[in-house]
Amino acid sequence: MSYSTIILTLSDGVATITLNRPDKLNAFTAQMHGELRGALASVAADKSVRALLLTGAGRGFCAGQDLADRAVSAGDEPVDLGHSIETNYNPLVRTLRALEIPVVAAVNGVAAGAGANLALACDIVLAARSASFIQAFCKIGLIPDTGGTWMLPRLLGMARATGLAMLGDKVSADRAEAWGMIWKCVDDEQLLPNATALAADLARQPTRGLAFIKQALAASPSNTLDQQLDVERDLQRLAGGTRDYREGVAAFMAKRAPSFEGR
Ligand code: T3D
Repeated sequence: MSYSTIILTLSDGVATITLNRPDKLNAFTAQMHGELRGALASVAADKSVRALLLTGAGRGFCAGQDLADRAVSAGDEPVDLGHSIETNYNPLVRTLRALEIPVVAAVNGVAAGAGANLALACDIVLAARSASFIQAFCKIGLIPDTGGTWMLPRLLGMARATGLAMLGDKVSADRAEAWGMIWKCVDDEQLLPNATALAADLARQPTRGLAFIKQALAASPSNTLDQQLDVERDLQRLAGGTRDYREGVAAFMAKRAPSFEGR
């Protein structure tokens, strides 16, 4: 399949999706949503893909919804944003969270609105030092979407989540790391090399085990300790049945490097 608003490449078990509307800081149009959905479906179906890297072309990561598609004149019917969220943004977050491979975001520049929360929906977020995160929604009368109202309080606590959501302040990559909003901030020229190496390393790890970790952590916020202990028991049972677990133990006992197949 060919795409014009994103680029999909595959190498060494890593699929890389680059949002590719650099002149508009990779803002989302309906076409880009459709192409991203298609690319994610092909990534999910390809068993040779064991990690996904998401980044942006040009100087931005993603500026959220393309507001040129939302400009209305007086007298026009308002766009049903609930429909847009239901059709595009919610399935995107659900798909990323359900992918049974690790998802790395390489935030190369500004991530605003849904673009910021798209990054936060990834499993591991690396950001260039010059990148920034902006909950821009309040500036145009909207609320953080794309999982923002769920993610921000969990990552930052209610005080910072409320401040960012209501004030729309720009958070530098350095501060995002210091606040625990992202995994790491790196020098600009190191972003892609580091993110590519990280994704390649993840693609060589026990993929099923990583998927179970993702599942267990996702279940945690709404569970009691008791419920979560049950989740751990059930997922550990599944992890213990994988070939990679057997290989991990065998390699440890033989004092050699393991060779995981992702099964
Ligand atoms: O509608 C629904 O379906 C509901 C869902 C909504 C989800 C959302 O994401 S709502 C929030 C939408 N996003 C924003 O409000 C962010 C808008 N952009 C900005 O505030 C700024 O552009 C940035 C802070 C991100 C970056 O500022 P700066 O000064 O570095 O760049 P710039 O000059 O503003 O932007 C560069 C170009 O990108 C410019 O185009 P031009 O004039 O050179 O042709 C600008 O218009 C364009 N651009 C940036 N963001 C958007 C955009 N064009 C359309 N939509 C954008 N969101």
